[in-house]
Amino acid sequence: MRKTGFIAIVGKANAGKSTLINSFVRQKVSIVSPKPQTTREQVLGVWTDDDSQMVFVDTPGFFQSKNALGDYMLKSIDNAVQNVDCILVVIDGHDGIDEQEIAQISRYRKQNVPIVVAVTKTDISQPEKLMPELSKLNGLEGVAEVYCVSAKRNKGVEELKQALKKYLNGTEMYFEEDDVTDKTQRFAVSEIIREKVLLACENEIPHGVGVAINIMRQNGNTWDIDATVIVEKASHKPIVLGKHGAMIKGIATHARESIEKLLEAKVFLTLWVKVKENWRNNPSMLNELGYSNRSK
Ligand SMILES: Nc1nc2c(ncn2[C@@H]2O[C@H](COP(=O)(O)OP(=O)(O)OP(=O)(O)O)[C@@H](O)[C@H]2O)c(=O)[nH]1
Ligand SMILES: [Mg+2]
Repeated sequence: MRKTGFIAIVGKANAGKSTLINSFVRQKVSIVSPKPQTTREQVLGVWTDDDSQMVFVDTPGFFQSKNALGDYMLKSIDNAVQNVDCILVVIDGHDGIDEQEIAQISRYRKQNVPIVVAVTKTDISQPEKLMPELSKLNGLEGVAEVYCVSAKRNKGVEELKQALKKYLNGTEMYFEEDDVTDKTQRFAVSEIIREKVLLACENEIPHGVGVAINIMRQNGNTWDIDATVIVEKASHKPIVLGKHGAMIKGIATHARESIEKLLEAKVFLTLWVKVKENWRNNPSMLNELGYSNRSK
């Protein structure tokens, strides 16, 4: 019988949580970018093998909320650590560990489940800086184990995954054997588009971007997708469009290529850019974009 259970992946924004969940399940279930607050809601990544089913829960990174979307994101971190078998705290080894992270770890002790720490980005961390950080972590009350990994280079990830199996408490299967996520293709498509916007845009624009899928229709071997990139200020629209539309064209090309890989089919993608002032505080917009407690 397989051992099964849930493992919440938590940590600071940009620590490398989503890169790690993708590496655990060997598929891209959660988008990744160098901009903090890339992940906005829980995303499950499911790994099933001969002796286990591990359900990893990716979460937004913790940060100071300034609007209703931020409140939703923080709430989803709190929800993610309830009723799990283990909490995996991800720390950016290149950045070092700060007081806020230590405080979070002591807060998680209240959940009464094992806490494991993954120090990631070891491929770009300097050993002489990393060592004192590791001894800080090893001495922390409530931390069961500390692992060093590089999720980007797939170093140490398999060993960590194997080690986490001992914390699984269930025996029932939560997902089908070939499921890798709880999310729909429609969600994946909207996230791919948002990821390409995040990669193309700088400063405050990424935080205020939402993506709405207007049409997603299969026509034989091809897909027609029509989506709107929502920005929160009128001044952001010309930046996202770019000179003669060059920026949005580039975003659409990159997004189309990734979506074609996901859907394994030819894709016709049309992207629009619309301004919805202050949408991150607008409950009906948040609901429309899936940032509410119903599933997307
Ligand atoms: N060099 C290196 N970079 C990494 C590694 N893991 C993640 N990164 C980079 O770190 C940045 C943030 O990675 P994410 O996986 O999006 O981080 P996150 O913790 O999910 O971020 P949020 O969703 O914003 O909280 C990206 O540019 C990744 O490519 C790693 O092991 N090594
Ligand atoms: Mg993330």
